[in-house]
Amino acid sequence: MERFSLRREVDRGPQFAAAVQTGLAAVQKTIPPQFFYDPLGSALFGAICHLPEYYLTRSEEEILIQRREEIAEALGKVDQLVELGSGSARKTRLLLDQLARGGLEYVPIDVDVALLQQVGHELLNEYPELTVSAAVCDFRRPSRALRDILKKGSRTAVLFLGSTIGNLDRTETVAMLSDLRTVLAPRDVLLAGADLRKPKAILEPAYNDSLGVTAAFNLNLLMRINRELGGHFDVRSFAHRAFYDEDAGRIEMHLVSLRDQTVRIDDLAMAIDFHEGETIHTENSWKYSDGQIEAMGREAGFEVTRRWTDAAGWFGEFLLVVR
Ligand code: AVJ
Repeated sequence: MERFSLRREVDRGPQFAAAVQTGLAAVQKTIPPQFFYDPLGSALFGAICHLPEYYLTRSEEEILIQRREEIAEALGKVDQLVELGSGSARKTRLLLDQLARGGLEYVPIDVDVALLQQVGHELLNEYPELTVSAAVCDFRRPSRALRDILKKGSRTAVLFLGSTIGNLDRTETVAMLSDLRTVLAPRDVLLAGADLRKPKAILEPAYNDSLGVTAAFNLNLLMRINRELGGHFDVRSFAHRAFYDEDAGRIEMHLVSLRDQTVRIDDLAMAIDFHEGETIHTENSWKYSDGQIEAMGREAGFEVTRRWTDAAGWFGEFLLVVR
């Protein structure tokens, strides 16, 4: 049997074009965050995870390293291990050491095809008992890819690490979890990592790093429009802005126009006007409390049964069981 397979759900190119077309025609211009992750964007995100200010990765790694036995035991015997937004799967490896013994099917789901291919093959080399069934899919509607991959009678654990859940607001989270729930069986489990609420003084530097990597990550969206859609953005005429909205409990990222300007996008036959100070809203990164995670889980048919945090209490790893 082939140990690696890859499913492409849809062609992502037209989706990017459609998102840019509608997003830049809106009153508050927006481009949704899943489009950050072209090859350069994924590489820049990988660099963000090494930044001193970006505590999220290290906090979650601390939990997974210190509690890996406990977590693996709580996950139980797993036949199929799904990962939503698998990315580089850097932290996943910490759990695979425990879970891949005795055969396991790993099911990474991501929007970056090249990364899925690369990581899939790396893992096959590292774990001889593993098979990999990868799928190119947006994690917001995971059932589309999972319906064909999950087998009847197999026990499934789903990983949703790295506070990827933070890109979804409460309504979107419940919709995503409810969709996931439709392809899971009672007692299947979900391990979700969430960045917890904390002072602005810690949160804001994590999204405004001193090297400017997060700025490059954000501005790369404009480069991507230039590369893929024939855009004419002068990237130097825009600036990165990220701030914490304490009442809402979320980081907002924007690209700010530094002057009045009109930008053409050839492939979309568009000319977009920006006035000085106008922004494109590119990301929300929600910071959730324990109670919110529990409430969203319950609404979607899951029960939180375990919770782990790092020593500082900055990041939470939640085990949700299908009711
Ligand atoms: C991948 C969504 C978890 O929100 O912290 C990092 C993305 N954006 N720096 C986050 C991100 C800017 C990241 N997530």
